[in-house]
Amino acid sequence: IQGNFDWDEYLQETDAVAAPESCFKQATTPPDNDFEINQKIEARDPRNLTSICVATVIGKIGPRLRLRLDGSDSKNDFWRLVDSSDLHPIGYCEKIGELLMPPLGFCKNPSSWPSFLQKTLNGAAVAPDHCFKKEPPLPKSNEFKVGMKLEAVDRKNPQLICPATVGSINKDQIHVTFDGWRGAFDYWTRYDSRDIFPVGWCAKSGHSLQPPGQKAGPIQVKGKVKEPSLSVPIPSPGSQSGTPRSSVTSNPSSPNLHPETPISP
Ligand code: MLZ
Repeated sequence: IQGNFDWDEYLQETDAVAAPESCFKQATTPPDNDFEINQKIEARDPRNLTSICVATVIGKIGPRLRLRLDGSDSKNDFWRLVDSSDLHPIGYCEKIGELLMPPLGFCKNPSSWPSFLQKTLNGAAVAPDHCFKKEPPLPKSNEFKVGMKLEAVDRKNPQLICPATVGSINKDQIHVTFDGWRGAFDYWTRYDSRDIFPVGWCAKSGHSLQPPGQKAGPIQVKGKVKEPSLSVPIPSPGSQSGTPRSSVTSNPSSPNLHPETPISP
């Protein structure tokens, strides 16, 4: 599942270091995924964080779940780790004295919610308690350094985890820059985000890891950013396969120099 991508080789080629595991809010041993497709759970609505909703497990990759809120359309699926504090067994809301809410954008008439809820749960498979794992502890502070490598969820293609580099740091935020993609997928996130993982996490957890992209980084010409005319891989020294170079630019403090180049799926 790792394709031909080898972190040890890549770290040598790029002369980079992996961010230490202690930087991340992730379990040292990735949790088992005991969920099964079609099981129902309760999940925080990612588009309305005050609501807890019924969700169905639509897919799984390694310790991650693809979830769909019942009564929502198929365009708002989202991914969560099995040790996310956003997930609970069916019955959790009742236990804490709260109400299960319709998802934002509930596809039916709001007045039909109570009967919809009853129908959606009637006879449904529910995920047992042991599937829900305890959230890992939070690192005390942002210990990332510019240039460190990591594995990160591509938020535009959230089923993918890809090799990335810390491009810059601002207080509790890090700029996640995807290697070989010219900035089109980069984002800022908190150091304790659940979307970032130490190097080797995919291999350990049975999740696939995308190889770095093949787009060269921006080229600096007279203070302007010029895109290379062809998106051919730039071979790195000692590599016949043309491993793309790191996306770290000489000016990591100006992440907005990267044009948001749309890349077709
Ligand atoms: N459909 C896209 C996926 C790009 C994934 C990039 N991840 C950082 C493409 O292949 O162009």
